[in-house]
Amino acid sequence: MKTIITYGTFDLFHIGHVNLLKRAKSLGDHLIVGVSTDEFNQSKGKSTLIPFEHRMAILESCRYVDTVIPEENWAQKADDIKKYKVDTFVIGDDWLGQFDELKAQCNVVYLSRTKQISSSSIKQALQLLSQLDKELG
Ligand code: C2G
Repeated sequence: MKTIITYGTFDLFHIGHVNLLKRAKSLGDHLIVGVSTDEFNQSKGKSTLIPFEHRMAILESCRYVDTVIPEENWAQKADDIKKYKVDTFVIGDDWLGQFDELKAQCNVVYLSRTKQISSSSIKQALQLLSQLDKELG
């Protein structure tokens, strides 16, 4: 069995996340996803709209995902790769080169990001709509 692992915040789950997970799963048989906890996101300087428990449940409902674990810190990846006997670490190419140290333990694959969509752009659109709503009354 070929085990793949990836990590992320996955706030406001969107097609960019689906594309990444679908392609990650196609590289093996079992996909593990580490979902960033709210506390870890704070240390990443990322605020989320969807709470951690909901983000975990949404990932668990995704057909491409087999196992969901909390991502609590940057350093856990090496231990996770050992613990779950991971063959390939996958992440979007916005992280290109950032996790090359993991090549000592497993394959490392950076997949191209889906263009024109991000959790932050969805958040901005929502904020604009709520501002318009307030102004128009
Ligand atoms: N992604 C993508 N295309 C997008 C948006 C996101 O392919 N349009 C990918 C990212 O490259 C990442 C995954 O979807 O591989 C999750 O994205 P985020 O939730 O933004 O994750 P991030 O905050 O980058 O956290 O330790 C790694 C970090 O936890 C990654």
